[in-house]
Amino acid sequence: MVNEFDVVIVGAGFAGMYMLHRVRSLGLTARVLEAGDGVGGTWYWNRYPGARCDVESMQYSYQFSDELQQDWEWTERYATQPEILEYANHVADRFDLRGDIQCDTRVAAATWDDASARWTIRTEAGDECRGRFLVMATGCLSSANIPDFPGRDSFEGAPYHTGRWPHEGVDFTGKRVGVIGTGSSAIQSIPIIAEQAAQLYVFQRTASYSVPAANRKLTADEVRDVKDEYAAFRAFNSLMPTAIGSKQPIPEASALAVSHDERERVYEARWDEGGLPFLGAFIDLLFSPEANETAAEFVRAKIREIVKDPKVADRLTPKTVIGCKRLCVDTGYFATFNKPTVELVDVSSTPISEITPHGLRVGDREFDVDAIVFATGFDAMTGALLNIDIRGRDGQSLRHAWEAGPRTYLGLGTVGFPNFFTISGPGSPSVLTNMIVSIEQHVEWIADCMAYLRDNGFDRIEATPDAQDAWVDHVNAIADFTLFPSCNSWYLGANVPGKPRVFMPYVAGCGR
Ligand code: NA7
Repeated sequence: MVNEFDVVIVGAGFAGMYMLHRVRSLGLTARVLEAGDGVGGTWYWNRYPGARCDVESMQYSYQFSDELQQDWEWTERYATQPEILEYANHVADRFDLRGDIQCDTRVAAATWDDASARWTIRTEAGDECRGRFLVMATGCLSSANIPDFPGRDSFEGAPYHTGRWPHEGVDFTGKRVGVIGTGSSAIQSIPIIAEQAAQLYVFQRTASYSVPAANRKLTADEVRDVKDEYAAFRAFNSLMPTAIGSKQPIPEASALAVSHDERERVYEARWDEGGLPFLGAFIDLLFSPEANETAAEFVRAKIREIVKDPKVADRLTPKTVIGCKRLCVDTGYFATFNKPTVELVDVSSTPISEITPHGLRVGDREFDVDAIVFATGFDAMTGALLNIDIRGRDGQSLRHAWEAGPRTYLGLGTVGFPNFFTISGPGSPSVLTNMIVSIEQHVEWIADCMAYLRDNGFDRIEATPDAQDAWVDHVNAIADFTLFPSCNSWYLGANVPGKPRVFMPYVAGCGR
């Protein structure tokens, strides 16, 4: 007999767990299907050395339960992956979620039946269950992107992807290691791998901007200050488009409206404070190329100051718009390139030609390595959804519906797919915001919607084509008003060959 639920949720990260909790509070039955053998989503998979959130821990946490946020003790300004995973497990136990979470279960397909108004969900193992609602809590950065380098599978050493890191960890002591990529994951892991490795080669296609994390232990006083006024602190942060608060003043001026000295003073203060609020130094950094250039040049000067070899410094210096790709936050990244055992290999004009049994080849040069770390990112925002064969009304597939790029209403639903919800889907603020706040907003919206349908005797809901078209136009119009579409970022799908270029997140944010 096929198991029947009111709601089937795919994924047991922060979105799936909270969705389950809310659905249960409505008195609905639910089953969460999770590919991993535990909860935590992103923080379950991304166990690479140095993995840590770039949103401060007192903010990158749920706010739906005041008891939870009062009881849980974050120890550092930016939480490490192990601490966030421990928190996810604490939430699963505290709200007694595990009984409805089925781990080690990867979903292969989901099909809508219009007559019965039910989704049938099939797993890779061939099991089936049915639900009135299907909620995709599959994460924005969960489908690993491993470029199809010639000879990729011939490598006889140890290959790793940062987002699929072995649970037992990896000891690189005395090893020759190649890291491909210089995005956030690489920038966090390279300084730590460099401490262990006998020789580290970093293969860089595009240089990244990075600012110091200035991470540190949280003091008892600062934790108490936040906890004493947690609701007010959250309410204040929710007014920000990114839902991330900062101790830094809220900018009011254009970067071009102040003197050079004043600008440098502001950037220096933000640099010292550390983290993503660097980009909030002035109101127009993500709108005006000239304003942006002042911030970019400040960071470039820092790189030249930190990196001793001017040629290496030059290669590490990004030429693009700062913030166009997600700004990285690091601890000792640029200084790592001063080590004699670390070599930066520029693969921008001569790409990696092939992976060989013993390492990598770039042009005529061979790099023999014992391990390759693919820090090559993700098929972001749509990858995890399109890896599943999702069939909506009249058997139409989501892959087909999104052939020219994802189209949603509010990032929550899509035409032709009734009773189908995406938490932080394409077209939502998601990755440009504090993800947990965006997740909570979507989960609460979806739960309210389910309650409304039930209370009013409706058996289905679906976005209308007009509403979806208008939303997609709005998302594009807002993105075009900014500098975001000006570079080859994963926000645009540009990192995955053949992926349609559509700016996926909603830039205007989730501020109330
Ligand atoms: P990112 O930010 O997508 O970084 C991936 C890196 O891999 C980036 O430097 C890419 O260069 C590089 N890459 C990808 N394909 C290739 C090929 N074929 N050859 C050489 N280099 C390549 O992923 P992360 O995991 O670091 O971070 C993802 C998000 O997680 C991050 O934004 C935070 O939100 C947390 P490119 O820039 O495309 O030239």
